[in-house]
Amino acid sequence: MRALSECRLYGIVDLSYVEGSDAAGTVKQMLEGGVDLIQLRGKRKSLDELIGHARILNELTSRSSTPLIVNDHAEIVCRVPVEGVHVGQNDDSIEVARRKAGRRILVGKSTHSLQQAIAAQQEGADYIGFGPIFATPTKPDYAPIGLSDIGQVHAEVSVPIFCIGGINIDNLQSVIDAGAKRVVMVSALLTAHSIVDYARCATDMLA
Ligand code: TZP
Ligand code: MG
Repeated sequence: MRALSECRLYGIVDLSYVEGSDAAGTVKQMLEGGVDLIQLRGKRKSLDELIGHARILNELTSRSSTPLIVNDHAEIVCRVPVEGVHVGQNDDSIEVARRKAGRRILVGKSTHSLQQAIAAQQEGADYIGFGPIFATPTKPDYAPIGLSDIGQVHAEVSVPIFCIGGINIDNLQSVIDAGAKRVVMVSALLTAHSIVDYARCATDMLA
C-alpha cells in the first residue's frame, strides 16, 4: 500500500457530486489520472449505503495500492478493509476513532487554523486536512483561511498536510507557491470534463 508520505493528490468521491452508481467509474478515472489517496464522503448517505460503496471502491483502490479513507464513520472500518477514516473537529476524537476501528488504521483530521493543525498532530493524526484555503460550495459554512498560514503550518507540523478548499488547476500554483506539497480536490476534479486529464495535470504540478 502506498505510504501517506508518497501521496500528493487526494481525491474525494463526494456523493453529493457523484451518483452512487458512478462512484466506481469515478474512482477508476481518478486512479488512471494519478490520484494517490482517495476518500469516500457521503454526508447524506446511511451507514449501510456507505458500507456498500466502500466495499466496491475498496476492490479498485486495493488493486492499485491506493489507500481508501472513509469520511466520518470509523464503524465502516470494522466492516470493510479500507485503510482509514477521516474525522472533523466535531466528529469522533482520533482516540475514539481508533478504538472503534479495533485495528491499525490511518486517521486524518480536518483543521481550520494553525492551532487546530498543531493540536491534531498532538492528538495523533496520521495526516491533516488544512483549509478551506479558498471559499468553496462543498463546505459553504466555513470561512476561507487563505494562503498566509500554509508556510507556517508546514514549519510546525510534521505529519503530511493536505491543503483543501476551493483548489483547482487555475489556483493550484498559488497554493504550491505558498508552501503546499499536497492538496485535496473535490468539486474541481469531480466536475472536470476529463477527470483523468485534470488529475494528470494536477499531479504533474505537484511532482
Ligand atoms: N474541508 C475543508 S474544505 C472542504 C472540506 C471537505 C471541501 C473541499 O471541496 P472543494 O470542492 O475541493 O472545494
Ligand atoms: Mg466529518
